[in-house]
Amino acid sequence: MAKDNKSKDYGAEQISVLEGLEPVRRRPGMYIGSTGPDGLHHLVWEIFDNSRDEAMAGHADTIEVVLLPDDHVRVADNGRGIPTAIHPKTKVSALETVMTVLHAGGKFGGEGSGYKVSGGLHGVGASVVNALSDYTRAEVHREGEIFAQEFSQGNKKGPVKKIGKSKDNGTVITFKPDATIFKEGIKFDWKTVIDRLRQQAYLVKKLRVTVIDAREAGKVDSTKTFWFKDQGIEVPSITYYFEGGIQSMVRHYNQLQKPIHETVFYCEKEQDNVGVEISLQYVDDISARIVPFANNIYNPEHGTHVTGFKTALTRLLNTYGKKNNIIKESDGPLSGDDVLEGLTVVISVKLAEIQFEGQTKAKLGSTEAQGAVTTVFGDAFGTFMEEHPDEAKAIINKVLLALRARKAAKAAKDSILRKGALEGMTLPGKLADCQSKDATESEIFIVEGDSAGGTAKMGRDRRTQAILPLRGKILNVERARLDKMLASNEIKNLVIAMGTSIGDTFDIDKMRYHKMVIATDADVDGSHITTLILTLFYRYFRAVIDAGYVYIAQPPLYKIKKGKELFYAYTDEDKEKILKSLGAQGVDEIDDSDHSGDEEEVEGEAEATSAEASASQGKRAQKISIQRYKGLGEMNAEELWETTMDPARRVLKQVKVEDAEAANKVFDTLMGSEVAPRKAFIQSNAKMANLDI
Ligand code: 0RA
Repeated sequence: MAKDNKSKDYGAEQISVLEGLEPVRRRPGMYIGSTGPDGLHHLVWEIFDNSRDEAMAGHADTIEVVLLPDDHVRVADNGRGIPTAIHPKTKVSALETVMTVLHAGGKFGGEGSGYKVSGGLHGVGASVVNALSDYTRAEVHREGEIFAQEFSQGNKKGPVKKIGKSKDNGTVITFKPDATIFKEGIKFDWKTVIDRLRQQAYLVKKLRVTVIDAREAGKVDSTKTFWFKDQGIEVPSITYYFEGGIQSMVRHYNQLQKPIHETVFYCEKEQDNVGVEISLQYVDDISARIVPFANNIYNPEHGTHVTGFKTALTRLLNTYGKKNNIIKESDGPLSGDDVLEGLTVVISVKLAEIQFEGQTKAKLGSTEAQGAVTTVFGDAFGTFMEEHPDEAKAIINKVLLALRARKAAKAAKDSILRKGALEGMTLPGKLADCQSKDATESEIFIVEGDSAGGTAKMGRDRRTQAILPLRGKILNVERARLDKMLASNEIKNLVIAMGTSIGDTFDIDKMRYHKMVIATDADVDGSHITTLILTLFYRYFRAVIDAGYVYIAQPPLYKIKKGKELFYAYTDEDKEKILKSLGAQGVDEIDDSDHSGDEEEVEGEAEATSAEASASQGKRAQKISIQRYKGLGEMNAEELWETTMDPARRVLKQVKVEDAEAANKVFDTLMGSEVAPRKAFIQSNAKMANLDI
């Protein structure tokens, strides 16, 4: 494995870059991304990753993560333990340095340390976590002794102390996030924690990761035993252990799918200082699941490793298919997209020097990854196909189907385009456009049904807000392939209104509105339409989502009135809060499904004490009425403006690519595994396909 050059020759110049922890507390976002829930969970990942690196270096095989009462987290590993000896020059222990000095990790990652992952240096994140924690305790079991040191907001509370004897080796870090930094709260989300740790367990095969939820355990003294589990307290826990590593991850992704071949491909090799590990299996599905990691960091926007993989895969399948006479001359070559249909692949690379494209770690930029993946995967997958002819044939036939479908779809699309379905079209009649021609200030509201459309038209700011009503139930009516939907008038209207065109001629710079707000009803049809639109965008207009142009409106669920006072509640929680503040008592549960739209009346408390209510003090109790909105159509224009459209007061949810990806999955499920229509489509010629449209 590659050595970490940065950590060699740790000289004076390097020492000068070490810093105290004030910058971390001043600008937490610089170090952990945000101070919201993502940043909060990042603390756990930083500490966990240090233990994981110790495991990857071959010194630990077990990590235990415990969510403790009072928002504490505890991470223990059976590695070598962070060294605690006092350094003669610096006069402080390695432990204290790791915990209190920014970038301290490099100091210990020198030659022969065998750190496989150097994207984060061993122990680097610990000081950041310490700085952002109200309380931190580091316990080290090493050389027969137990050492411990405590900190608060990054400052040591005292020296490293010997507190006992131990036969074990390992490190236990316990911390409680600083609530003054994490203003949105310091509650950890169980699912977020186990999802990330499961993923990491897949990435380090044979590593045992136990996650324990001890938050409800009452008072516990977690310093009593090295492993929390040895305290014998009955609490929920989950253990991940994957013998097969990323091969197990591929099986996990495919467990609800129909694999088209039995043997899961797997390879692992180092090439030019790059560690490459790849596993794949094809399933009976159209979409691809490409899951790339660099130094155990997930890269949702792919990068050089994925590029190298696609190149090799396309070349190999074309060569094999032609050589074995499965791909005919008349078929033409498989494209890079054809070979991805139905593919589940996990790619994991390890690099000494990791580079990302752009600000986030979303896309790998390191060029050496591309060549290494192409070489390692090319060799191994070539051999796999020679040794597994049945799998090879199944795969080639599968991607060949994709090729033929692509050709048929293109022929159909060409013929639609010839007819001028999208090109040169004037804006749809249903669109109530805005006056502004400046896309940056323009918004389009996609509303469900003509009646809500009418209300929205009356309620909007016509200077900057456009309205496009979509006929309800498009999804049910057009339960068909998405390319057919593109030919539906409703979707066509939407695409034309956007102005970007589609496919090869797509141009995001032509987008006529920089906010596209999907405003459907809070019911099944509404969510179907949202799913459809998000799927459409996920598959055909990803760039529009990436640009952050797509939003979902958040209309209120209830209108609450007391006398002349008017409140809108956006959630059931909101509603309860408002009712409480109005001094309502004895509010019966409202059965939403049967009495939707009904007005409900409750008695307000006679002696209101809140400041707002004081005006009515002395008067008789006023009736409180609660109206539940079932759809946008139940609001009048003014209400719709106040609650959902007015930029100053509304709440919009920005759609992230993950949301759209989730919608895409739901869409697939809704469509079922209807192979028949798809087959029919493939077999039909362009003319036939055209007839359907
Ligand atoms: C540097 C040197 C050595 C161990 C570690 C760091 C280390 C750090 C962490 C953080 C969490 N768990 C950890 N385990 C180990 C040991 C060097 C040696 O003993 O030769």
